[in-house]
Amino acid sequence: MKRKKALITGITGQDGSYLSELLLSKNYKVLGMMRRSSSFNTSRIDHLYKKFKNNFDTEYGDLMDDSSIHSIISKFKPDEIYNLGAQSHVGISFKTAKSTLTYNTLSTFNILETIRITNKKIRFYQASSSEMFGITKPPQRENSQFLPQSPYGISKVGAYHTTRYFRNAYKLHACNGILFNHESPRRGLNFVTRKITFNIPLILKGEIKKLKMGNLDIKRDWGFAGDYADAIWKIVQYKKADDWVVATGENYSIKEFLDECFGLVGLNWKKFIIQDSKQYLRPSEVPNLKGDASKVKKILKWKPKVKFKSLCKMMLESDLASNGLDFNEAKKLASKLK
Ligand code: NAP
Ligand code: F7E
Repeated sequence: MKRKKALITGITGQDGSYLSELLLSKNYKVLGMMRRSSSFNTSRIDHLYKKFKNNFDTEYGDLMDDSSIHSIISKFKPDEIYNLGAQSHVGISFKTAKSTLTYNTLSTFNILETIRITNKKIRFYQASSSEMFGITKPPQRENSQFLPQSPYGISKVGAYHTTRYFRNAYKLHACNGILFNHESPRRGLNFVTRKITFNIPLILKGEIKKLKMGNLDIKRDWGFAGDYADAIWKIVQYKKADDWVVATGENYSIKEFLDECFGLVGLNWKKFIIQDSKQYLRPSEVPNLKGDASKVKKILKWKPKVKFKSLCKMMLESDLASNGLDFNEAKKLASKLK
């Protein structure tokens, strides 16, 4: 059988790395498009260059530069394109509103327009987000109203509709995966879950005394990024291009995430967390996200394997290990802080 080829934008990010691993395990040839940066930013995918020498590579490109997209697509001739590249931080999008709006929306248009011109058979995946639902009450599902609360959320609504437009007007196989928050040991350090698990070992070692955070009453539906890569692939394989909510269906507050992670090493987070409204409170918030993933479960037979407690443990265990600690050693250090 012909080996499938996938082009992934945002390959250097959390999801890019898990999706690459999944596709390579399925015998795909994978090319990642990445932007130039002044220092190397391939730590999440470095292990793949060696292990999959003949099937994995990256190419410099820019999603604002149509000619670079055109050139990569014409040369590589992908069967599938996964568009994961985006300014993905909601908090930062308030500070870089115009570039987030422009980049996240137009990048999607640029790829789809290139697909339309070069090869309409290429299947396309757009990384849409639960952030699009904004203040719509949970459970949020495919037909729930979009009421975004941030430049990021608005940019993703723009990209979502751009994807639908190319599907409807030009019959492209263009899909939206509306993914709720998904985390992992590879999550960026400035997202709330990883910020917590990354800093607990530093608190234990006495390197920091207090951690500044924002609103702790917010609720999120957190899944594991590895499980979500599987959903992304299934969405693209399905015979009909469509829009899909991917979520665990359970949600927890930031306080509950803190309870669980600090609890795993025997600490009470209230001694170590302080609220810094100026730095971390967002001008407008998305208070309560909980997805209804019935459609993806029923039709694509996808379901999350990793639940909340295992996710907390997995992330904390990995950050402890990076500091040369296991849970027993962490508990011993914790007893000295009580
Ligand atoms: P991530 O770790 O922040 O990775 C984002 C990727 O996009 C990185 O490869 C990054 O490159 C690239 N990128 C960012 N800004 C860019 C720009 N201006 N120009 C070119 N490339 C840029 O995000 P992720 O968690 O893997 O998420 C993947 C996609 O899913 C994103 O589109 C995100 O918005 C969306 N999403 C994520 C979640 C979630 O919970 N993780 C949920 C729903 C949707 P650098 O390495 O060079 O920065
Ligand atoms: O914030 C609150 C913060 O930055 C979660 C992205 O992957 O998921 C992600 O967006 C909540 C927010 O993720 C801190 O105000 C409190 O309410 O981890 P986050 P996010 O904004 O939900 C969606 C689905 C995406 O699509 C995005 O790409 O936690 N919060 N204190 C804090 N958040 C951060 N970052 N840091 C704090 O100190």
